[in-house]
Amino acid sequence: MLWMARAKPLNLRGFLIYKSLISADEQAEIVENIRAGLSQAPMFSPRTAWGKPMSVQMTSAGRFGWYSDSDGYRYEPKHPNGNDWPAIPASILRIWDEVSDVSRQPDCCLVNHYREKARMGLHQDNDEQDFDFPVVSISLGDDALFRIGGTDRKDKTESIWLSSGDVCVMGGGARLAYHGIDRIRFGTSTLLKNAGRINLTLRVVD
Ligand code: MD3
Ligand code: FE
Repeated sequence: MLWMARAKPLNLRGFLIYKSLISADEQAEIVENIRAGLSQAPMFSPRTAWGKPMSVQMTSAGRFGWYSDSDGYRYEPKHPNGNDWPAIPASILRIWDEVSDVSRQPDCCLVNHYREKARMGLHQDNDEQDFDFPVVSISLGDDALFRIGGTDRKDKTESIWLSSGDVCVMGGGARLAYHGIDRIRFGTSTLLKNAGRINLTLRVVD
């Protein structure tokens, strides 16, 4: 409803966190829409800069997908199987419109899948062209311990649990902050049939 005030986010060092922004029905719709793209663009395990497979499985939707191998981290216009990435579902673009004040649509929806022991080390997202655009993250499924630092790797960090339906917006000074996922509390959500966690990040790439 247009007259309702938009949910007020928690501000943690410039990370805007909207707890439970997405209803259970919408979460289920988003998962179904992501699942529908998986035959065209299956999940894979990218390699780190050191050549080790990541514990998180990934795929993407949109004009570009994020990819990594021994040639480094980058965006690619095709899945490694040669297919185009599927379009970003409307159910996901709606969230971007709701929390970002950007008139442009995102070019990439990166889909990260965490099984029980998966984690993501502390890193910066700097493969995009223009850091004036925010990154929007959508958490689905099991709870995850999210670690937030500063723009220097040595800056002190703090952690917060993210749950299914939470949305996080990284803009301004937070856009280049270090961040990572320390662990998953496996089985805390019933959204995904085999438990685990899916994180979607929406990005403007070029
Ligand atoms: C802060 N994903 O895909 S989402 C990633 O939960 C990534 O899968 C984590 O870090 C996950 O790169 C964290 C929160 C997030 C996403 C993008 C950011 C935080 C960010 C970009 C800039 C700063
Ligand atoms: Fe990241």
